[in-house]
Amino acid sequence: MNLRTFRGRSMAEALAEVKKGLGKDAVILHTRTYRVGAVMGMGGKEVIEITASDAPAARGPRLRDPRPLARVAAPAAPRFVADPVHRAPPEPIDQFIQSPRQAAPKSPANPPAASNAAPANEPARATPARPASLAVRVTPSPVDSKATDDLRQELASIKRLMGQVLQCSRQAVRTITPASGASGVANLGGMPEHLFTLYLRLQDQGVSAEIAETIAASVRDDLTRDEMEDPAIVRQGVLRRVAEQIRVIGTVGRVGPREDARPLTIALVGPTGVGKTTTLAKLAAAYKLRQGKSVGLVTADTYRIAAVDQLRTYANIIGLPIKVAMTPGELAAACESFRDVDVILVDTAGRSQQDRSRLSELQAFVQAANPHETHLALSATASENVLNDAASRFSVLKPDRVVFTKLDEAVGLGTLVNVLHASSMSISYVTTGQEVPDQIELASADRLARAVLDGGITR
Ligand SMILES: Nc1nc2c(ncn2[C@@H]2O[C@H](COP(=O)(O)OP(=O)(O)O)[C@@H](O)[C@H]2O)c(=O)[nH]1
Ligand SMILES: [Mg+2]
Repeated sequence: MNLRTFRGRSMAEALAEVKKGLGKDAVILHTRTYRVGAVMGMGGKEVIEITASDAPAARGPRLRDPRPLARVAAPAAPRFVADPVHRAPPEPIDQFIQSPRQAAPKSPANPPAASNAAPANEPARATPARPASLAVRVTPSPVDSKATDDLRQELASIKRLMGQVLQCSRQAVRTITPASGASGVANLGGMPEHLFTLYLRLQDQGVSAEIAETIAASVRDDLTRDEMEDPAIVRQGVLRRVAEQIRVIGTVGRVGPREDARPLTIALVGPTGVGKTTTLAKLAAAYKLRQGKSVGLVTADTYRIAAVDQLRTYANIIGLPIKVAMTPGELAAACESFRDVDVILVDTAGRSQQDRSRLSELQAFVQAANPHETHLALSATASENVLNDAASRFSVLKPDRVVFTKLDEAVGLGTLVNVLHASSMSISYVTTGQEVPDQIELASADRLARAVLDGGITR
């Protein structure tokens, strides 16, 4: 028996290696994903490893298609796919802030809008998975040319291989959690082809296997057999269920009389370099230039002169007063001096989430500002581990919402879904570029669901 291990930067690449190395009789025995080149758990590249054998006696289903993968290139790294159907331009920011459609009745707790409330943990289906039915049914369709036919068969072959891989991972999950049996694994038996394709795409974009399975199982329940044959309907079904996983905040940026008679006070906190100051400038410009509100800027980021200058430059261009606060006391005084404006925007120093003493110092500043909204800015380009770690450590500042920045640079937005799933926060805004004031949007679950499925936000 020839037992070999193959690696690739993506599942498709690793599968191509398996097929090249062991041919049509390859049997996949095990898969795993790990990172190489990571420093202290950060960064590095993901590697997919597949252990396979050419022995007929080995367990696991056989590859049925003997054709080589030569003409099917491994897919390129996910990029921003612009689906023409969804290339509707984003609404301008003035419609996002205080949008009547989005603005929910005043609520101290600011609960997420019902339509976007995540089904906290969608109950896993009780029926055990049926591995045998995981194989994808590929219905041959009439072809116009031999080349097209060949291509279809190659794709079908990749799907079959993926079916094996999924079967392996499900078996592994059952092995790891025998007590719960299959209850932790959604029943995906007999997944129809179009759904299966989108299920794989979700995982390609970084959505965790657990969440992708929950989504796929729900869609299979939602649709009839006939509907499952229509790729557009299946896509809509998947988008609806992905959107359910994306909590967006219902009330954001509401300017107006408040019980405490203070101006709406918004603070941005987060790690260094994620885009807090840029985002703050975008919000300032939107309030002042688009909504005609009076705005006061306060920066507590005095660790770098450049940071103060950066906000001061924006303040000068937009025509806004700015105050610099060296201490929490000065910050409270600065906010008090702005008591007659509509909105106070507070910029804070970036903090490494590893630096606890600096975090508690920052906490004193945030408490002094006593903001109505504390947005945690997180870069969508960061790894899931880093994002979860930042969300956990910055929780001492009690952020009640998250701004995901740099969506334009992120490769695969599935991480956002996973991070939201693991935290209790909802998204307020997303930013999509460096340009002030345009590249910011009020988070929309539907639009973000499309971005997750299609591999990037469309402009
Ligand atoms: N591509 C991209 N870059 C951004 C975005 N927001 C901010 N940046 C850039 O990120 C860098 C750090 O931004 P800054 O606002 O100074 O981050 P801060 O340290 O958190 O205040 C700057 O070069 C910004 O232009 C965004 O949405 N997309
Ligand atoms: Mg800054």
